[in-house]
Amino acid sequence: MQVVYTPAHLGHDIALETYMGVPVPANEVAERAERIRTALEADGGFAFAAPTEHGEEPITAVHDAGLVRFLEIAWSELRAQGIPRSFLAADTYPNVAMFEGMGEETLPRMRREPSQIGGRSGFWGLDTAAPLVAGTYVAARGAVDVALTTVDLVLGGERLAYGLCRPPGHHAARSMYGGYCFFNNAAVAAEAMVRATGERVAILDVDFHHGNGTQQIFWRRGDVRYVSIHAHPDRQYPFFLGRADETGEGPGSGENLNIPLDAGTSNEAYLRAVDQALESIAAVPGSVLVVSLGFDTYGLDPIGDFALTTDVYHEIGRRVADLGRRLVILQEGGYHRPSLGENARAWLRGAEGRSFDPLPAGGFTPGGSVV
Ligand code: Q9C
Ligand code: ZN
Repeated sequence: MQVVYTPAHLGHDIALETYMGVPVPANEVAERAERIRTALEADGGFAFAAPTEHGEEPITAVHDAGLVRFLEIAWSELRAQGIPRSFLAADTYPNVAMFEGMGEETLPRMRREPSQIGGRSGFWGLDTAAPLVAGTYVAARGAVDVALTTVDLVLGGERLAYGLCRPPGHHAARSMYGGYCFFNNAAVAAEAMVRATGERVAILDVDFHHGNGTQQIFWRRGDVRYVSIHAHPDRQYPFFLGRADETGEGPGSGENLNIPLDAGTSNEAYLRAVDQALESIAAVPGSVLVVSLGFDTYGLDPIGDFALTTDVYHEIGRRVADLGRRLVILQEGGYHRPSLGENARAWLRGAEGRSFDPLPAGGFTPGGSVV
């Protein structure tokens, strides 16, 4: 299997994120992608390719150009405005209640981008868990190029390919970044495939969290079906979207399927949800599927609350591939660093129809040596 990877993500290394007002050790760190790369290299059955540059046009096909401009200048603005921070987090977010009672006609006029960076970051951001540092923009552009190069491989005839995207993407909406995500890699990929093939495209999101950004981007679209299995938003991020009664509107009516699950979800309960999701995808035509692949469903994940094991990832990969569609598989979350490489190897080997044998005890350290 071809794997698309770029070291551009290394510039987006994060020490701290904010959690409910205090700095805590960051979860979405560079080590994650290096763990996966190292395990796939050690496997021997994966061929690595560098992404090619695809420019800004495929990004503005799904994102507001203002978001791109903000992310491009945010770090230099923080410095220019003389605010000494190791990462940018917003000061004020425009809570919808701030505008309560104000009319539909006046509201668009009030959606104005401030100039101070703490307000500007609140205007484009969702939450304080997407720390922005000096290398973030270049890394986020790199992740989009990884996704689009994975698309190129599949449109060029590969049955499946894996894009090792970092930072992840599925929380990023048309005009918003958040949840460790800056550009929505999967949405950019799906849109590029719709445009290239004229076919319907489906997205299966198996990250632990609901992909609010992907749902928002395709909410009214009849040509992109979004199906997500995730933690119920009553108890988990992103809290305000991801419930089962969110099914799309207009031409997209019935094209959005959310499957929210309980804390402690087992392998068996998760596989039932996978079968339900695959049934929904099989019900509509199309030859390509984008997979938003997260491993924060793993039992030991520090921010998840499901109970999945490495073996079940192999089985999920197998069932997804059994759909018979070509697969553009893109990395999203997953924060238990020691298991990430094995979980990715298990999933991808399952999707290829290869058996899964664990690597020698101890696994692999970033840097490549067997321990
Ligand atoms: N106590 C992805 O998995 N909130 N994003 C974390 C931790 C943000 C997850 C709170 C979670 C974002 C791509
Ligand atoms: Zn997640």
